[in-house]
Amino acid sequence: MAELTKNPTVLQWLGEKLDLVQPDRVVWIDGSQAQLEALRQEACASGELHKLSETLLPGCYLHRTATNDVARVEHRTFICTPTKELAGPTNNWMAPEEAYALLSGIAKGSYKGRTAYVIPYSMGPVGSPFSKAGVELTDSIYVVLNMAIMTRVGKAVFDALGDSDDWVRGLHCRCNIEEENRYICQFPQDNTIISVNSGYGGNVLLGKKCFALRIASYQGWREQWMAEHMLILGIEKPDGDVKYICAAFPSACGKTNLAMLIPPESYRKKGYKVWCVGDDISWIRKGADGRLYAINPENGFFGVAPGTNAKSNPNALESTKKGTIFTNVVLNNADNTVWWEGLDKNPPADAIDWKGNAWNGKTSEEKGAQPNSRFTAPAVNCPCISSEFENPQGVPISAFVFGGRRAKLAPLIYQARDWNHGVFVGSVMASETTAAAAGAVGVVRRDPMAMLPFCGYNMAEYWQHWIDMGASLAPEKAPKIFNVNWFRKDDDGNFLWPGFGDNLRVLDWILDRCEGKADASDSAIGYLPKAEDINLEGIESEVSPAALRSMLDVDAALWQAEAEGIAEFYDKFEGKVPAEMQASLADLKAKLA
Ligand code: GTP
Ligand code: SPV
Ligand code: MN
Repeated sequence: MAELTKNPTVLQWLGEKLDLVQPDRVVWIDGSQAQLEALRQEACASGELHKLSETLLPGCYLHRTATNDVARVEHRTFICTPTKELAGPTNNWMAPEEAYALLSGIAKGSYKGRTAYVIPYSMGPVGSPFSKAGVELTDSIYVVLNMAIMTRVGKAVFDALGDSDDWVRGLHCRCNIEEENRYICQFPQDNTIISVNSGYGGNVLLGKKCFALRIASYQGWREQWMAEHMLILGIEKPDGDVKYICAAFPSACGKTNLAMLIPPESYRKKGYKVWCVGDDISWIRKGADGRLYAINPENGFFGVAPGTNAKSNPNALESTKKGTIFTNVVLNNADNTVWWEGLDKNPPADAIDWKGNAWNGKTSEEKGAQPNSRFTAPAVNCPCISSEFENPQGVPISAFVFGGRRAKLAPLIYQARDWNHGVFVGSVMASETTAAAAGAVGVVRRDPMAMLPFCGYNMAEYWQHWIDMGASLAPEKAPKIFNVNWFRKDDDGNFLWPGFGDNLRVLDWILDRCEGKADASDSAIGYLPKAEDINLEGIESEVSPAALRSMLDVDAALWQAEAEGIAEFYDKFEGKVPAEMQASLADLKAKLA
């Protein structure tokens, strides 16, 4: 098949990798619908995909991964920099030569009897000054079809790249999906990613976490921009003015939900609207006017299925009604559609669970959908997709919001005193682990800026880069920085805050703060809202004034213990934590004492 580019660096790299993996055939992905449709049919014939009801879910498919391959594998993810210090204490590290030798051994001959697919893709709109190109070589049609939803693929990417060497090399080999030989390796100095022995989303859709966060965070450090695990949303006020917010929450902690929220009725009546620009990743640059601008480098949503329903996130649900690939959810035999826990209270009785076994949702004790089951849906399907989604210049950011799952401690909302204090607030994020990564669920761990699994270099250098980016902004142009916690619980384990659409009430206070319209009270950890400034119109019966007060409470004893934990965490960086952040920690301790 004809090559789609003459770029010498692409052809040389591909030549080397094809010699290594030894496919029977090579197919270049040109991005045409005809080619993608042929691949869908081939995947259905082989059983890799199952076609769902064309009337109820047009253009939708179901895929089941191996049962040992259902989430990202952080313990098998490596940053392969020349020195261990460059990867830092929060990353697994392997020396590049060692990693290349190990991975070449695993990849060698692994495409025998298989087809190699060459996917040219762009992170960001093709031709945007923010965008970057990648090439993924894979032996999985599932990967091709997911990449075609999640990124911009095809010949136009090569045309825009020309003969440039600025593209990210990605080699994915399914091999035999062996857990003990699974490796997800990033080589930031070489713009290279190698992923072997997995077929699961975040491990194999190399444009996503591997490139758009791990490699891109390193590129951003070198090139004065930022790659963040952040959603982007626009809030339109009744007068038509739209303000944009970027928010970083750890995996499965509410980015997709916040990015497409439906305003509470009282807000809708006033004319508030929310527009989704992105639900997972932001690339951020300083614009000509001195403000920070963000794009969403992705073209689709790889969203958590369980818990998504017509009440919690109708826009996400609507996004999955056509052209979507579902992974590891329940197949409803009755009408050839899909189901997952939390979709509705009517699980199908005649069904197939995520493992491929017969399953009766009315009687089974076992979950039908894998807790990290996902949908891959085109962004254009989203009813509230922003008119600025394709804007090559991005959108101007008014506020950054950090947040995590904390049953205790972190209040519903607080504001950092200034940029540097905001970097501190982001760096001390901690959250209960979720099913998005293999391992224990519900354990509180530090997850600075929601980037713990995604920062492609030393986290202390990354914090310094945040400080430096702030220093390059005029204070009045710098986004204000906040921290939220939708997950605070009462002593009986119930969520104190209704969450979801009602989170707009908190974003509303954030915008008021950005516009200098709301007051705040100073506390040891930062600025807290006055309880009366959080608009509870319509939820007075759900959230009593006492409950709101307890959500805004700062418990000095708990925070003192937290400060000790932060100091211990900072100690891991052996003196590299920026002085500005150490000063914030000292200040916190002094204010608590
Ligand atoms: P990744 O795609 O893994 O990066 O995750 P994400 O941050 O986009 O998470 P998502 O929005 O998919 O939310 C995951 C889980 O959090 C789902 O089970 C949601 O139901 C739950 N969730 C989201 N928002 C809220 C909220 O405001 N309150 C509560 N209690 N749960 C929420
Ligand atoms: C996450 O885990 O943060 C995700 C899903 O967004 S994955 O693409 O698997 O990383
Ligand atoms: Mn994510």
